[in-house]
Amino acid sequence: MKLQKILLAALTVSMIGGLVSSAQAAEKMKIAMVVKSLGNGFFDAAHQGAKEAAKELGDVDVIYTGPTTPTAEGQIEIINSLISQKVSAIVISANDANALVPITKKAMQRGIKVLSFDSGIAKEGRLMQLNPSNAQLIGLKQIQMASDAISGTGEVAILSATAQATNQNIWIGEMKKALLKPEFSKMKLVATVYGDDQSDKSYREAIGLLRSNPNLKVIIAPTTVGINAASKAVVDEHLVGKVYVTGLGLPSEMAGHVKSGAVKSFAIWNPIDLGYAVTYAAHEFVKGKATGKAGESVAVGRMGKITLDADGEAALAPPFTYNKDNVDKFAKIF
Ligand code: RAM
Repeated sequence: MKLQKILLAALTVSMIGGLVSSAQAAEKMKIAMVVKSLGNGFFDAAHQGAKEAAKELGDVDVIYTGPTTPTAEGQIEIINSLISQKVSAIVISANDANALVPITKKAMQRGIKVLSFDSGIAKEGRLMQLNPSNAQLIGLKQIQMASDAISGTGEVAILSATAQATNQNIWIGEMKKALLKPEFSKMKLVATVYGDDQSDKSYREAIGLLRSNPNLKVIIAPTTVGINAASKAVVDEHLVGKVYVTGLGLPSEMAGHVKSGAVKSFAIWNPIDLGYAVTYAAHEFVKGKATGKAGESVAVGRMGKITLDADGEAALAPPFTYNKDNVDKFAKIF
């Protein structure tokens, strides 16, 4: 009888143990993708990539979130709630490089792996930053496309996202440097305005640029929201053929503008790949296979490996250029 009781107790303990371990196996790691703002097609495509990585990895649940407008305050509130939810990792496109540092530091102190992508957080506030491409190349590419559209001569204006956006501010800096090259000496930057990655504000800012700069020849919008809105503004102001729009856009949103003649060419990298790679990298950090050290190489699934530089940054592929010959083909993808 005594022996029977002992055996029963042992059996119960092992059954409970079994239940606990199978529950642990069923519980997936939560990776939160926090974007600049919801309703932006660029981030919807990055989300698609994140889901692709999660499916491939098998043990990841993706939480896709972001504020309704691209503010640091909105992202801080979201990160606070993700800390309470005890997510394993946060991958974020930041609305401000410095304002987010205290809250992401808090998240990291609680064991959450924080990685930034697209628009970075200052080094002390994240473990790594995944850039879509080399910043200098992105700046130069946009000036080159603007120059091609207006045969190298005329007034240029920039319509950006928010004034605090890390990525756009770096690219604007690179564009200004590129404009100092002798081959662009007949191009003059006359204004830089901010549409806050909101369609209506970007449209109003573009109209403002067109009306207050009668000699304007090209608007460069280093944002998918801005380039779309600026193209509409050029059409609505009956300036097709007089003012051109270029910058960074999604083929799916820009195909019509290439057809209208408002845009000759624009560029972008693959946002699906960007979302895929950063989600994969976050998984590597959670699993302890990456730590963010300089020179470390991080596995990113079907995209191979990325190598971190001294600032914990890595870059994916060069931007690709779209025009009337190829835009329809890529419009089906992103
Ligand atoms: C907008 C966002 C994003 C940027 C793209 C090009 O969607 O500002 O951060 O990378 O444009």
